[in-house]
Amino acid sequence: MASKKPTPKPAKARSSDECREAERGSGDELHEHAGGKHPALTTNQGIPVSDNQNSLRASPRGPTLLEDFVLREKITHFDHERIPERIVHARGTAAHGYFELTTSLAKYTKARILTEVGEKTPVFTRFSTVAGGAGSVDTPRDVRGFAVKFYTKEGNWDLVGNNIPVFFIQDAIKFPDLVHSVKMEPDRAFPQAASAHDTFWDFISLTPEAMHMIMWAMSDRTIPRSLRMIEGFGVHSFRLVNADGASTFVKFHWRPKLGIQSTVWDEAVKLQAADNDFHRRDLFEAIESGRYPEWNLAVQLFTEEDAAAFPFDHLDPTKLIPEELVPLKVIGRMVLDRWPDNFFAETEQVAYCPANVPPGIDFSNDPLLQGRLFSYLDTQLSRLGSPNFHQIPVNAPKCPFANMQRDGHMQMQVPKGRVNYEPSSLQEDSPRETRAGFRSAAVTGDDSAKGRVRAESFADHYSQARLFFRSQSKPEQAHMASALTFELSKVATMHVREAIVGHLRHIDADLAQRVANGLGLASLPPAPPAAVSPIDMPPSPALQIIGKMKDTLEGRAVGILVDDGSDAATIRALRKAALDAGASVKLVAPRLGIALSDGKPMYADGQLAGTPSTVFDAVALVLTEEAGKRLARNGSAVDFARDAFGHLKGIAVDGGGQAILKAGHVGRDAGVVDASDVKAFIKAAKTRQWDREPKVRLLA
Ligand code: HDE
Repeated sequence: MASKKPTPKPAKARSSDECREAERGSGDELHEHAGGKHPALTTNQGIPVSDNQNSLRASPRGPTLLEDFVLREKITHFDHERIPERIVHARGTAAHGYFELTTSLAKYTKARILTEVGEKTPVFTRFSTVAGGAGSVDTPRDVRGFAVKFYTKEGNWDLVGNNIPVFFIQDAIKFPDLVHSVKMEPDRAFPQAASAHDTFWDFISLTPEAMHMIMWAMSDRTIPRSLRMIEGFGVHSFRLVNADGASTFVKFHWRPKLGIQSTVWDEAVKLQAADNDFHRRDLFEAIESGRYPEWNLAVQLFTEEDAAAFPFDHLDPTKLIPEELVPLKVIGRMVLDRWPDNFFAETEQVAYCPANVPPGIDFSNDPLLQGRLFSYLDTQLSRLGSPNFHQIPVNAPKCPFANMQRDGHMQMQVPKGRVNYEPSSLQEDSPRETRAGFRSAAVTGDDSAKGRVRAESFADHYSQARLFFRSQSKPEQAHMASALTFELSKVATMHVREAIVGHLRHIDADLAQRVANGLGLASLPPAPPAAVSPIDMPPSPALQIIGKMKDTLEGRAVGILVDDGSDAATIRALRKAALDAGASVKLVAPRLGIALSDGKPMYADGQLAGTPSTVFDAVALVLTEEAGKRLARNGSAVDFARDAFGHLKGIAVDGGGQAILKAGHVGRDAGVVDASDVKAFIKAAKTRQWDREPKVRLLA
């Protein structure tokens, strides 16, 4: 909150108490240290502070004294407030919640979190973009991190996944290069949070194993509508290990209860301008209003023998296992129901690590996973600055934990006794090994020679890229072709553009041609040699978004553009129907203070210039004829209608609203309905109008 400015140049010296009187105004907010309404403000040493507004000066207009420990401590702490941001996934948003197991996997694992049906395990879940810095925007085209820390009774389990089930590279040793290439270019320091630049596509063009992930990255998966509407994937195969020591492979999937939903590219671009914090705010508002986001946790379980029959190697993280091959089994649900109290203490300081697994969950030999097992703890040592970061409340297990690790920067624990080693005989209550402890799965290795080699079974880089592209609906394919065209159009180096189109020829000839046309290439560049000719796998409709979207308004937002005199009854009816369908509703007006037709003065929820239709899933324009005429000359109102139409949203209009559509050259179609027909509006609002797209957008 802004405080009053200190009185300038007092003519004579005043005591700090006198100055405080001046600061305080009426004196109403004065609270005594002991027994007052508020706790006393103190230094970090607990010394009560009497004046937090003025530093100690040699004279009223004289220099500040070094002696002022209150000032020095405050400024010193402030100077050190920032810590290094995450090298990737710096921009994140998190929430607390719980995981509830609904189906036991006792046959497969001894991990209690996966066997105790009905148990609620606390979780802390952080979503992130990958490439941008901590202060970058929420809605670039980017992969989303989906990291869950389960505070289980047997220690923390971190499932550190993404919203895409595969990855760009097959070996951890390539990760620093991948990340360097996608981050802003080092000589010019741009672009921020974007893959549409030369270095990224240069690296990709020379890394054919990335092509499957590229198909996902260029799909609408990377421009999600809401973090509440993304899927999550553990990506790698993990192992479940049961009480007999037998192990089964597992892939983890999160499925959002609200259904998966994305934006269209133009919408994502405009959202960046409308609200840098769109996803963060959306998650915050949902949780604060009690509409708790929820996901199902599902698993794909398969044996070594099953895996041997797959037409790909499941240890290769550029491959997924189609649901049609190994069906998903839902085993529980996660609900996020509590916003963190403090962003830094929790969201920023949380440290996830894929190596954190309880007994009963184990790793596979996926070479990317193997590298990750090292990287996270390592980076966190420098990011959080001490090997004791596990003691920070958000990172500390909620079960007892004890060992002989001691000391180090920022040690918070005060261990008692003489014994800080193991084995020992001097102290009965010192921690010992336990039979229930973590045991690695007994896996027999093959006996081939050690070497820096890539398994031959990892050599097929195009079949699943083809599977993904060919499994998409027509509009989604068009979006991918357009996204590739857009990204490559930002690449100035001709041979890089051409090399990518060459790769696309292995995936789908039509896709390659469309992108080549979009880029104005005179002819199709040659396809690079492929180590393995791609095969055609049966299409997997589960890989679509459009085919999987839920016909629902639940968790969505409806915006109603109103002005003085707008028909109160129509607005009431639209609002009620939208609320009943599970949406939130906001009234948007050119001025916040207005009066509807019932004459009652009211405040709109959003001012038109700052509340464009991009932040809604469907809109209504309810305006008097007179207001319609006036607003038809207002760019923000016309954009409100035109963008809603262009972003394929359902629109309801009355007579005044119609004037705005006309001004925006917006025609009528099945998704544009009369504001009086509430039922038709709800139907149109529940889905995007895909049939409209070819009429409003030239896609590649
Ligand atoms: Fe990460 N990754 N990663 N990653 N990753 C990090 O750890 C790394 C990979 C993922 O909200 C870092 O604490 C390597 C795949 C998420 O705090 C770092 C490799 C997947 C988050 C790191 C990968 C992920 C990270 C940076 C290739 C999906 C954010 C800060 C071998 C399965 C977690 C940090 C959060 C963060 C390393 C690849 C997911 C540098 C070496 C594949 C969601 O340790």
